[in-house]
Formats: sequence, structure tokens, C-alpha cells
Amino acid sequence: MAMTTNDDLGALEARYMAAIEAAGDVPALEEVRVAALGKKGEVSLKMRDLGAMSPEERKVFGPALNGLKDRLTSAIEAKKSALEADALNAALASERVDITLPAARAPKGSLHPVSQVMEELAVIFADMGFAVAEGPDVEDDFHNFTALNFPADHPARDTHDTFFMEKGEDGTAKLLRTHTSPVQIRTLMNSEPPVRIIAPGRVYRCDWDQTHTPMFHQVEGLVIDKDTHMGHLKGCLIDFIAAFFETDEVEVRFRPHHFPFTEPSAEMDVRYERVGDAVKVGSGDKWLEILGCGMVHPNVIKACGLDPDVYQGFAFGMGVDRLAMLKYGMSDLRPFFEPDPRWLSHYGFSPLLQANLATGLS
Ligand code: 2U9
Repeated sequence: MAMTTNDDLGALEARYMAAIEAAGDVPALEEVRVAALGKKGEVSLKMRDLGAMSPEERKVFGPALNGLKDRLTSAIEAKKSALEADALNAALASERVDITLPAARAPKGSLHPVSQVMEELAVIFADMGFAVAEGPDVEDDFHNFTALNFPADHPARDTHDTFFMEKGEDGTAKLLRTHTSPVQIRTLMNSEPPVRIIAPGRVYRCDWDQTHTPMFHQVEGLVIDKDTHMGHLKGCLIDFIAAFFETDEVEVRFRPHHFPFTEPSAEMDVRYERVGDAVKVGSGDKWLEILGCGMVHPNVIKACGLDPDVYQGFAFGMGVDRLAMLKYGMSDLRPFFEPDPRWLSHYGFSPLLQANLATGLS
């Protein structure tokens, strides 16, 4: 066995420290570690030689070798951390993405005007404290009609308006919801007031001409609390019209109407004039019917398991497709549901520009 001297250890340490310093990446550093401290590494072999030394020699070289091993281990660890940090910084620099740049390629798809208006409605009503509620398209007679105070022989239950499914084993027929009101019924039955929701979604009626399609979109709203009154209804709907048509000039009128689920009921018109196919709200000498509304009928509140002597509120409903036609100037409803990409590229909206009240809805 060759004798080891302190000078040998000093030279060995200097050589490995230099190799550690020179390692250009983690695999190269690992090679240095194995050469020095691996099972058959130079330092490990010298440790093994300790067994053959005299006790006096061991006293000198034992601590010297251990110190050397510790210093090399720490130097390797430190170098490894530095190499990993360098690699991460290089990756971050080379993979850098400037998210403020415009899209490299224009997106092919565009947002359907109905989706755009749905987004606008959600933004406007969210700002007034309304949550969005959803429910099934396939409903039953109770949630679509009975709970909404429709008399048993009401014409809307007639097969001419309602798509009924075949009768099931229990003898009752499911149906396609004719309005989104069953969503509010389900919400009221499952929550404690105060309730403040909008229910946007598809509805189905057996009808087909220039202004009617068998599937169309509605948004309905419902506010139930202990002292909600018609003043709240008026303020809420006037604020809605101002936000939707992006104007402060709003003049409305309420005409008495009848719905089974509200009492009193009204239809709301806004003053407008035509500008091309679109409407300008606030000026002109014509009145445009925009929505139906009213104070929720006590029978409806009762059907949802609530005490109508304690709770009251208002509801409203409107056609989303019609709102889109009015705001964005389409005269025919039918192309809304025909898959013509030319129509969509003309009337569609950029999916990158989301409706918001700060920079404008559309
Ligand atoms: C509950 C209580 C009351 C929803 C309402 C209207 C008035 C309305 C129509 C407008 C045009 C539908 O798209 S349209 O044909 N809707 O006029 N809807 S109040 O009333 C409710 C709903 C749920 C529990």
C-alpha cells in the first residue's frame, strides 16, 4: 500500500475542487462526485486504507480524510444548487412569453351574439348583486306550470305550445321547459330568502316563423325578501336598460298585463328610435316592448314552501335573442340557429374581448 501524506491529500483536494468548479452542468458534476466520493472513488478508497494504518497514522489521517470528504460534499452541493438555478434562469429566459402581445394568429371562432348578450346580462346583474342560477331543460309539470300558479286548463299547457315527452311508467309526461321560471322555483324551494338570482337559458315552444323559433333563450330574474316592493322592481329594470343599451337617457313606461305567476303584472316599454336595423334607446317617439315583470304571486311563494305573509318580491323575464336583435341590428331570428359561418363572422364577437362594465360591454 502506498503511503498517503498530508501533501497528497492537499493536492487531491485542490484537484477535485478545481474539477467541481469547472463542471459545466449537473451530469458533469455527478461524474466528479463519483470519481471522488463514489464507492470506488479516490477519497472512498483512501478511507478504506485507514483500516490498514497504525493507530497513530489513523489519528492523523482519519480526521483529515473526513474533513476532506465533508468539504468536497459541501462544494458539490453548492455547485449543484448554482447549476440548477442557472438552468432554471436559462429556461425562463428562453421560454419567455409576453402575454401583453396581441394573438399571433387571429382566432378562427367568434362568439355568437346570443352568447355575447348572455355574458353582458350576467355582468350587468352581477354588478347589482344577482347570482346566476341554472336548472334542467327537461322539466315536469309541477315545476314548469303548477308551482307557477297556472290553472289546470291554462292554454300554455296545451300541446300547441309545449313539447311533451311520452308518458312514463308513473303516467306523467316530462316536458321541455317553456320558460326558465322552473329554475327559480327550484332555487326558492331549496334556499332561504333573501334570494336574488337571474336564470338565463334555453327554452322551448312549438312555434316557427320570422320572429319565433322552437328553441330560444330567456333570462328571468327573481328577488325575494321581506320588504321588496315595486319601487325596487322599477329601479332595478331602469338601471338594467341603461347598462345594457349603454346610455343614461332611459325613459320607460309600464303597461298593465297578466301572467299567472305575478300580481300585479306589467310589460315595460322603452322610448326608442331606429338607427339602421338597431335601436337607439332614450330618444325618438316610439315605444319598444322589452320585458314582462311583476310582483311574485303569493300562490307561487306558497308553492315553494314559504310564507307569503313574510316574503314578497319581484320577477321579470325577457327574450335574449330579441335583445340581441335589437342591440346589434338583426332583423330575422332564423339565421341565429342556422350554421352559416358567414353570418357568424359578420355578427359574431371576439372571444378575446369579454364583456365588462369597466371598458364597455361590447
Ligand atoms: C318565479 C316567479 C315569477 C318570471 C317572469 C315574465 C314576467 C315575462 C316573458 C317575456 C318575454 C317570457 O321571453 S318571453 O316570452 N316573461 O314576461 N317572466 S315575470 O316570473 C317568475 C318566475 C319565477 C318563481
